Amino acid sequence: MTKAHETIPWVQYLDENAELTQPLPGWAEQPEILVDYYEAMVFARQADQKAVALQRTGKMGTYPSCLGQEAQGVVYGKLLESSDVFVPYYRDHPAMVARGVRYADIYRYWGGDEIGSASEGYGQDFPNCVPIATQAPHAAGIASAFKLRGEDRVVLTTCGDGATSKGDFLESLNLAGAWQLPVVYFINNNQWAISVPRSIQCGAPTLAQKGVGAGLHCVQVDGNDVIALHEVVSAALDRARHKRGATVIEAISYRLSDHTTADDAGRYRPSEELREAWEKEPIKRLRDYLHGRGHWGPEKETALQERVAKQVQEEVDAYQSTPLPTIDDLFDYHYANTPKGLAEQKEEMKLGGLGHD
Ligand SMILES: Cc1ncc(C[n+]2csc(CCOP(=O)(O)OP(=O)(O)O)c2C)c(N)n1
Ligand SMILES: [Mg+2]
Repeated sequence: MTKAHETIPWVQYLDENAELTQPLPGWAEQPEILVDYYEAMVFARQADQKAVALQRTGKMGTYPSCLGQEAQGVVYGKLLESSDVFVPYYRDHPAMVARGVRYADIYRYWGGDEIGSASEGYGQDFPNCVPIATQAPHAAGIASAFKLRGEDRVVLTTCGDGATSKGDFLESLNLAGAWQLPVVYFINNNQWAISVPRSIQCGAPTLAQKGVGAGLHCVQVDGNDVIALHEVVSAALDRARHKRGATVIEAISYRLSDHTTADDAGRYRPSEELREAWEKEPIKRLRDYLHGRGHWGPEKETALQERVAKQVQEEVDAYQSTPLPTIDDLFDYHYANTPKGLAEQKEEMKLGGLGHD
């Protein structure tokens, strides 16, 4: 009898030394798409590191960095059609940007202003989801609407390794299999759920195999390899679009940052493990590969870094020139008629001179 985890394929093209482990797929023979992914990752990293700096200097709230996990989002963000629906979790800024969201609005959201999630760039995509795994059943719900309406749109939803332990995630997989829904579940296995390591998160050898029991296609991919990610995500989207079933993708990556700016991973994460993970990170890997093939070099790198620094500064300026939310904004959208207790709190805040009126 075949064991479940033995049926889970592992896909990698570019290993940690930027060497090919199998022949390139046809689309990757030309450098354009890879260079595009590279530039998007460089932007994602600079904008992300700026967010951490803004938080550290008191100009933004708590922020979850995506350091080291940039490859995943730029790939599915670019491969989804504009009519598809992306249902992200809170570490998905690279994908949001690829879908058309401005980083200024991402800064605004993490700066405490919900209006950052209401920008035009979102289209019909969902906003950041901070409650763990609640987005998974939302994704199944959207996919079932597409199916009922006979639309050929698909949903891609993401979550972390820790989120796959939640009932919401597992129930959603069951629905996707039972109803044959056009949905892709993408797991960012960054090896940690705050301070809980993957090794004690779940007893199964892969997280992808959680889809086996629901009748889903399941695959593990090197989450720091854009070529492998492109192959696996394209296949899953195609399968969903052509009514051939839902897929669970487990991408193996690493959270090189703290969990959020409110965390200090140095207290629980072995430094040797972190050092090894830096060797596998996606941006250097793709740069080395492109360089080795003559598609990249120091001049292009300097020009890109300068262009991106300017673009990021424009996003910061746009964020900092946006009016802050008012005290009324905190209270006015929960109830049609504000209850007495809340009305009192609002007045108290205004008298106390807190916030910006
Ligand atoms: C329903 C719910 N329970 C608990 C939390 C607190 N919490 C925030 S992040 C997190 C860990 C998530 O880890 P993982 O799913 O691996 O995603 P990662 O942050 O590593 O990307 C937890 C438990 C929450 N946000 N929502
Ligand atoms: Mg995690």
